[in-house]
Amino acid sequence: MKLFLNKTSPYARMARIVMLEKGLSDQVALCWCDPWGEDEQLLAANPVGRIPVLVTDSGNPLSESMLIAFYLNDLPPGPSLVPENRKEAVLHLAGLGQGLMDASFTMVISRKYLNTEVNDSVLDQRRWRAIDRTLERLEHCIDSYSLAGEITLGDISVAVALEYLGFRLPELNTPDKYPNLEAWRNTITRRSSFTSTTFS
Ligand SMILES: N[C@@H](CCC(=O)N[C@@H](CS)C(=O)NCC(=O)O)C(=O)O
Repeated sequence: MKLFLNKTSPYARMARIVMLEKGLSDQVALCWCDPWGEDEQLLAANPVGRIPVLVTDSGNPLSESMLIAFYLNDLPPGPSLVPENRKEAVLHLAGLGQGLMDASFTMVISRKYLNTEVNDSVLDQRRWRAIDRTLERLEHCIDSYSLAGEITLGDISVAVALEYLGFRLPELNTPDKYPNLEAWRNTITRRSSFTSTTFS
């Protein structure tokens, strides 16, 4: 298999962490690319031009991080990251993580490409509020939805989103505002799948 990725995309990092947690790194070649350039190999694999893309052994390119995560999760050898007996809790967290990623990524990109400043637009303000509400929810629910020692796709999604916030929007100062969530993030991101994939 081949995974198209870069070092700043939260979506690509999520797919890569799933690959690592499933013990699949020997079976996946990493194809570093710039999704904002006109990378011919990436565009051939995904006409939408976004990463991550996973090209399967039979040559099918799969896009969308969550779909890739589910595809990898179904492969041996690692244990399932969506255990049947905790499915709803895992999907709940996975959705919150993905929403957090989308809200923060959209703000970062609009700042970069439209030169908008924070809180410039009605849409930005909606996203700030969405981020705040989601962090507030996670601060209170993370301990009941996440079990220590048994990582899931929900944990990966939320932790990558928090890492991305710290990387790109540190002015939000989430560690101070959400201490419980910060303690959880600190524990989960000690795993080698996180330490070996830091944003840069
Ligand atoms: N919903 C997609 C989002 C993927 C995405 O937006 N990737 C960004 C990098 S973080 C990208 O490749 N952007 C290039 C572009 O939009 O042209 C997913 O979950 O995979």
